[in-house]
Amino acid sequence: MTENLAPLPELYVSSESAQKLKAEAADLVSWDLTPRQTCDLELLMNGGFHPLKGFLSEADYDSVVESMRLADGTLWPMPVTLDVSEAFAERIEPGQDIALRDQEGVILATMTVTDKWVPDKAREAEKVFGADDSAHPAVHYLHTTAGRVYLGGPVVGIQPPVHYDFKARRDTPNELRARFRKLGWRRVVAFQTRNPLHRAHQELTFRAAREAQANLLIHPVVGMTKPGDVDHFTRVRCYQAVMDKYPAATTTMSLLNLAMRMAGPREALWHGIIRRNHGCTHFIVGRDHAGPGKNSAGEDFYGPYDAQELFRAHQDEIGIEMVDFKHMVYVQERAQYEAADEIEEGATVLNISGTELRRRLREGLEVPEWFSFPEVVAELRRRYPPRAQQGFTVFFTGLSGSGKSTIANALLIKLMEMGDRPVTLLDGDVVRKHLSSELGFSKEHRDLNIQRIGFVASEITKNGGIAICAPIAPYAATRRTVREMIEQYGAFVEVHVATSLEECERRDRKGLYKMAREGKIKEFTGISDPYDVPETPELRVDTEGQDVDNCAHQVLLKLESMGLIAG
Ligand code: PPS
Repeated sequence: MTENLAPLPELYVSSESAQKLKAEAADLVSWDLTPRQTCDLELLMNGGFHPLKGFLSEADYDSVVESMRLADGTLWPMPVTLDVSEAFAERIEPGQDIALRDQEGVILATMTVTDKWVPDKAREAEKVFGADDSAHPAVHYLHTTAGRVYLGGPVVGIQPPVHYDFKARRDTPNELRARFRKLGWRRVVAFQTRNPLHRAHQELTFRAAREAQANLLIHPVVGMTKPGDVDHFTRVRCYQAVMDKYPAATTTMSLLNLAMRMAGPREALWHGIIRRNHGCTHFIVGRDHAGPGKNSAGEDFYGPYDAQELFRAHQDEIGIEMVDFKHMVYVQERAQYEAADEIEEGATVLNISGTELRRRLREGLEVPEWFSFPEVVAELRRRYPPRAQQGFTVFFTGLSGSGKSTIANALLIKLMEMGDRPVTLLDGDVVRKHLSSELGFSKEHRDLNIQRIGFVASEITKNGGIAICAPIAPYAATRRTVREMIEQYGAFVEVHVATSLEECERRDRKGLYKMAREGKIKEFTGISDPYDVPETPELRVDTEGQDVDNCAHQVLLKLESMGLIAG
């Protein structure tokens, strides 16, 4: 048997031992894995991260950060660490066994903690990701999401995380090795992707396989990719459509539950090791492989061919050969894709960027057949219908008594009159009665209140409806969080109802300002609690000297100009 197809060691115990271990583990201190850690654990247990035997120890971590190698010298470019909260770490002593549970509480593994330390995250960011710059998604994650303390130690696998989606398309390294053995595939070139495949990708992967005289594995990442990417459900449906475009029996597809870090060159090496573990002999590395986008100065984090260079220098050691990505472009006169460096002078090269594709989908415009396959475009259109068919949220914010509810109610009626999408009004007072009845007006409680409104609005938006929210929402940071929650699914239209404090107090429709001035109501917005004026709302309406109908109409005009409602 060729070496790349021999069975690979896994970290699972036998099924009888697993039952016993699971029962014993019920008494252990438990750590609830984050989504990223669940992805990492799955690849640790099934051999995807071979030769790792658990989450990195401190010595291995230091060595990986500094020199891309484990303490024993083995090439390993990416820290795979179990980050936990300080509160949890205080309960753990080295030598202790802990249970690792998924988000539903199912025990997936136990870990013997050998190391516990507080990492220097700035150093990790500099060395691993190239800069301590929060514009890098993994650096942002490191500083805002990852716990302060790292635990290291070997893992004993009990069961893999459960997946309900695309089960038949998910394979462990050993399952893929077995499939290649069965098919008689000796040379396999892997293509890593986190994007839908269009014609150019199909061309380049097909050529790469032909050049390497190998079969082709389309190996998309479905764990965690770059924030803002097309969701994996849509992508997998797109991949399935493209699979029919390859010559029969040359190509297969399998889904990889990896949590990407977008670490460019280091990530390329990591991807190569993971593909070697999955039985591949060749790996396609493209321009700007696993690139994180621009840094906070607007420049690329890594050079476009850094990943290829680093890979070339380590491919023998990894045991997988790089196939460099030819940049394929469409040549109009010849009606076909050609490598950019082989094009005749004067030829007309056509291209559609990712941004342009998104614009065309958003506006319901044509996507030409030379660019993508009709089946892929149809899937993308289903996921990204034109804006006038998507859900959205109108988020009014302003002082108490500014007129938010009145304008929101008028808008509700106007949108219901149009009748093209279901509309829900989440008014401040109404929400406080039904959703947040136990909350007061401390900063913590206001944040919770707004996050609840944001959650409901994001669900409505996701499902194609219109949510109108009208709380005070005094804190800019919380409003930003809600914006991020909603913009995953549709537009967020912030409307500042900019009635001045003097005017609100003069109107004092509920008599609350008087009571606040007398100190009978504490923490009253504008009087004894702050209101952060929105700096760049989509719309600011001034209620002084304008009637409600007119204010609501301004909002409608804004929605129309954003393409959210038909004119
Ligand atoms: S927040 O800050 O967004 O959570 O507030 P919200 O849920 O919109 O609730 C505001 C309404 O509660 C009444 N109220 C107060 N407002 C501000 N500060 C204090 N301390 C307070 N206590 C009660 C007030 O009637 C607000 O209603 P509106 O419709 O905004 O006037």
